[in-house]
Amino acid sequence: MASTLSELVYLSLGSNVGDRAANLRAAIERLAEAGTVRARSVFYETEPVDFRDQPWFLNCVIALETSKPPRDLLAHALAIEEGMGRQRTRDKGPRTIDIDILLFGDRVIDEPGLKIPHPAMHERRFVLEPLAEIAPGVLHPTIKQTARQLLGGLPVGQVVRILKPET
Ligand code: PH2
Ligand code: MG
Ligand code: MG
Repeated sequence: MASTLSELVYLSLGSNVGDRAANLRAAIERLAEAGTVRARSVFYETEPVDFRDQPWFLNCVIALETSKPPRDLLAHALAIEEGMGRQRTRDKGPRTIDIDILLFGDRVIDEPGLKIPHPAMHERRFVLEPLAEIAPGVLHPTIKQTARQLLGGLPVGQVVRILKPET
């Protein structure tokens, strides 16, 4: 088999249906099948954005070292979502688990169904708080700002608070 260099990928996870913490943990376990989890943020309780009339989310971000190509990792993430019974009842509505690829090394990909960096990551506190926790210096490859800088530039608004310290 041809060897592939591994890359560091940041993924955002969210859940607002059922046992949210258990859902995040189960999804992280399954993501670990695609590589090595190098970092994981604590869990944050977050106010819904975009579609606001739904329960609060738990969100976190992980760093995954993987030698899978982006399309394969996306397929793995979608398979986890489906395996965990995610129903796509409405766009941006309630879900047992949502797994989004935020950053894939410093790659920029703009294809149908696969946009990296995630097109909304730089404006979402529920993404930037956990990302800046585990990788404050990671650079957004097109905006050219670090996670910490992007977080510092957000308007006040969306409530994001640490659920509890995790070990
Ligand atoms: N995901 C969305 C829409 N709104 N709000 C919060 N707080 N957390 C999410 O993960 C989230 C959201 C679409 O994926
Ligand atoms: Mg999402
Ligand atoms: Mg998604």
